[in-house]
Amino acid sequence: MSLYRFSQCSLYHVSLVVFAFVWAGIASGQQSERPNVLFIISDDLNNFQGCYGDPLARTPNIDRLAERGVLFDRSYCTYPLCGPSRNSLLTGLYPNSTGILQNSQIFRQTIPQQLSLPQAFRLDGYFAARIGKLYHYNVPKSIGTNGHDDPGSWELELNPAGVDRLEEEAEITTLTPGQFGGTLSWYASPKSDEHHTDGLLAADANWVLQRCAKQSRPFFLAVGFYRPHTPYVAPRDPYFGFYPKDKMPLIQNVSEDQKDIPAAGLASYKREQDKLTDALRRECLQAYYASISFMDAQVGAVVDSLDRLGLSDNTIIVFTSDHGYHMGEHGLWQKMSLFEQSSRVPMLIVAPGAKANGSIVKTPVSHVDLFPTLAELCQVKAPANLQGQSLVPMLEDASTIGRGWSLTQVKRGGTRKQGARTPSFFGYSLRTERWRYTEWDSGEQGTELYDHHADPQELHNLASLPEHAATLQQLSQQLENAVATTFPESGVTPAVRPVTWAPNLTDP
Ligand SMILES: [Ca+2]
Repeated sequence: MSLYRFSQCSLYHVSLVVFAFVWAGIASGQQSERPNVLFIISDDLNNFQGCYGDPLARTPNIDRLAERGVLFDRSYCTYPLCGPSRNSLLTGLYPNSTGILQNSQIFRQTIPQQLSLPQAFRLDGYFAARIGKLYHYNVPKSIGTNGHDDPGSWELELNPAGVDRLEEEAEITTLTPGQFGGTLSWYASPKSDEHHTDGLLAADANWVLQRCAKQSRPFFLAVGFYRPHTPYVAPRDPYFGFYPKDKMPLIQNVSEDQKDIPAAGLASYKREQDKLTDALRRECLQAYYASISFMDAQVGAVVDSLDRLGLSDNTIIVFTSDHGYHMGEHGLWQKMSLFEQSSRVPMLIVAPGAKANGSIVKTPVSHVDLFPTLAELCQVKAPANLQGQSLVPMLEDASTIGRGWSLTQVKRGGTRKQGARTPSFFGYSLRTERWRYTEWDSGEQGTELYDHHADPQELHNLASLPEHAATLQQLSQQLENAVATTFPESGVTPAVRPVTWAPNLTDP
């Protein structure tokens, strides 16, 4: 068409052409208009980040995301262990509804028809891809495999393995010889970033994003980093150098602190941790921090790819971890406690154009809130039985209270002793704007009450003090009401069945 002839076109004809495009868009679901999602999850990462106020952590890239988006200051997992937490997050249901209360199980064994978060996006037209650990994996043994992941959730799955998995096992220092994933273990590797699994994940993410940039379909790209999960293996240079061993702080007055904590609250302690000396504690802390900074650099590489490819303006970025992690607080290490260090997680959401970007949300929120949030932001059809709330109102106004509480649970007991199993029970922690209230076995095995305004480190259990009796009673009722929302409509926790599905046949 010549310029002359184009100028002769009437507005009517131009309108017809525009209408035809819009109509075609609607007919095809208008997918290219919907935002992409870059979902980044780290493993066993607590709130040791600069943006969460940690004085030592060097996390410039996670901090940069916090500046770009909304930081949820009081975000909690539903269960402080990889498998139950990840199944909960990725189905939008509490563990009492997924039925998944331990690792090495997946919701397809209990509620096989439930749509997962990435699966809902995939079935609604998104390209859904996974790189690394999204559902449970044994670390480090399952690195480089599909682990306990869910094939129905993705169209593309990439499982790179680096020197940390393939070459360096013999070099690792560990509290229990031959074990690395469940025990404190660490190694300052002489190999640089690109040789490590998380470095390879970032490179794969760059490769996938390059291809996503060329297609019209929106994408849901999930990147699951393995660090800082044990073994804390990261490049020595520069990351271990950021944290001189003799500068690593040790927790003091542990035995005094433990006096008012019920036994169940401390039951995640492992006997092997008796082997820890102050020198070993400092080594652990150095290696954990170094692993965080290494993982942070890989987050930066992925976000840089997104920016460089011009995808940032239409891509929602989520950054979180599956649960928190103790480094000696209350005498505890690793996970499986209901204290802040083990149950609280970093959670950042960068939604382009959201009014609250750059702000901090203080109200307690939960991992189960991510599914409804992303579904609303992307107009993706979500299952009707999701148990969380949408965080979109907080992305618009950071002072929004929403549900106003968050619930975390953990199982105790059920271990084999002299041939018989000990009785098992749950601990539930309810966080409100001010309090953390906990009942172990409905209070039979103890209660805890911490005032986060006055005691954010949870050093003083107020549950037995008469002046807090009314608060305790009110929180106990609120806890009971909250727990009631975690069950399926039947009220019966699904039982775990053996795996019966075949790969790629998991769609309902
Ligand atoms: Ca984990």
